[in-house]
Amino acid sequence: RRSPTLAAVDLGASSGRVLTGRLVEGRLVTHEVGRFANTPVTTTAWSVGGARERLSWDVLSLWQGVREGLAVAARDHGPVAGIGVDTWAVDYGLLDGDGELLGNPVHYRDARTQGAPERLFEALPAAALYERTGIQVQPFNTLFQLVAEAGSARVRAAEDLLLVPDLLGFWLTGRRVAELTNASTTAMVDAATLTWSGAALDALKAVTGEDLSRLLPEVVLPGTVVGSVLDPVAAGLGLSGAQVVAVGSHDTASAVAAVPLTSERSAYISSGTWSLVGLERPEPVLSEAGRAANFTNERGVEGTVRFLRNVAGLWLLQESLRTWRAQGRPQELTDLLAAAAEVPPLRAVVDVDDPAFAPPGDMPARVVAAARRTGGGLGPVPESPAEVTRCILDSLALAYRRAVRTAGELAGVDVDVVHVVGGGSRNALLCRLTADATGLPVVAGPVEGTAMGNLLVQAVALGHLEGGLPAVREVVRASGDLVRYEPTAAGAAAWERAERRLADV
Ligand code: ADP
Ligand code: LRH
Repeated sequence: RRSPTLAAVDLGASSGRVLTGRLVEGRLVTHEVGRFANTPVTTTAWSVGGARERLSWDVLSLWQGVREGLAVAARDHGPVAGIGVDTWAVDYGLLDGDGELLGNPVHYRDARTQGAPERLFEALPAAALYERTGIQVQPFNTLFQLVAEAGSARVRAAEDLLLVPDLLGFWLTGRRVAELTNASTTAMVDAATLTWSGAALDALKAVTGEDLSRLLPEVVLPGTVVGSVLDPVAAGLGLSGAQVVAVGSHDTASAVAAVPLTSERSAYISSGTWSLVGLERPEPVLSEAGRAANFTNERGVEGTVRFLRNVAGLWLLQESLRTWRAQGRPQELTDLLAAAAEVPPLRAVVDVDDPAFAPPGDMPARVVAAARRTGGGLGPVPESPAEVTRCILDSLALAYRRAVRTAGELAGVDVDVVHVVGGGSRNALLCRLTADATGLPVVAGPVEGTAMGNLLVQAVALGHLEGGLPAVREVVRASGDLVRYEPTAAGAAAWERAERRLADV
């Protein structure tokens, strides 16, 4: 039995891709039909009381990549029956009354949100916001971006706010919706009603003087068929007959849908630019302890909850590679990882969640400075690219150790395996370190879990796969090459010591 061709558009913070997928005898057969860099752009902003730099997404160049990928999908594997779009979370485009995009979506790493959470908490304290929404405070949550942006000419001119995947969906179908999994990351969705939170929006109004609820579209559940591709777009790309399906449009929601979890005791790490570390739960964990530990309750597909912590992730390595390239000493990732594997373990560890690492810029210098402050004690401060890389990977594994343990404690679950999906699952050294640091087996793969989750949620929605989420995971298990890493007992005490050392700083 074969399903028709489905297409997944998956935009991560570092790259975008378009894949086709088709179910054949219970397996998902995929083809990558487009891949392009996602390179943010710095411009000059004036709407902030003077000139300053602003970091934006180059959404038109991404859209161009999406169009080209979809055209290849139709040409080489068509006809395309379904299209799903997922991207990174929280960021949005604003549309005017004609439906035209007002400027570029601002990047969540832009500095404009500094101080914005504190302003909002004057109207709704952090604890009350968490009780309502279950969402961890990140300065870049959409709610805080709107605190920073309210009052601008752009917001005054706007009639609609669309999160990035919904914006691309609008360009494909002309329909304006807010898909739930991504909408939950705004910190403006009520955890009980799964609609826009009156409390969050009232607080936004109280601190900005603007009622921005007027910008928000209807929330739809993942699995909703949004509509057909508009005639002119379909004609241009060869997509007539294709339906756009609201998948888990938050990339992490699609990734977790494709994690081949074995039981509720399975933890996952969605490992790309960020590392999203947590558990799938039937209900949110809204305890004060969860808030204090900075855990979030994002919504998943089929009513699930992603109870997880945002750990800084491979961003530290990506940005180091970019820095070395700009300094005229480019490094090849696979060579660098091989060299890092030869560096003695745990000589220096840093807190990867230090806000100092969040903005773009010279990452190796920041890592070295942090290692000098917090990491020393067992060996020299990292200097060479291989040493800096080893410090980053040891530090990530240490952060995973803590996040997996804390997730288990907060949810009352005895975790027995850690699944790693996404680009980071190809990093064998990091997988090995993760197994040792957590003391648990690591199952790595699939690498393109997000696109697979996207495709398989479409397959369910369009009636080509029966059995919902368990069936999705069965297909992933049948389709992929999963690699297992067993923990070794040897290093356990060293990880314990490293954790204590970092906690003591
Ligand atoms: P995002 O969706 O956030 O853009 P990805 O899931 O594409 O991220 O993961 C990108 C990361 O995957 C890179 O930063 C890199 O560290 C890692 N990666 C990609 N290919 C490899 C590889 N061959 N070996 C090790 N790591 C890899
Ligand atoms: C990963 C991700 C993550 C969000 C961040 C903004 O790509 O969607 O889940 O927290 O980007």
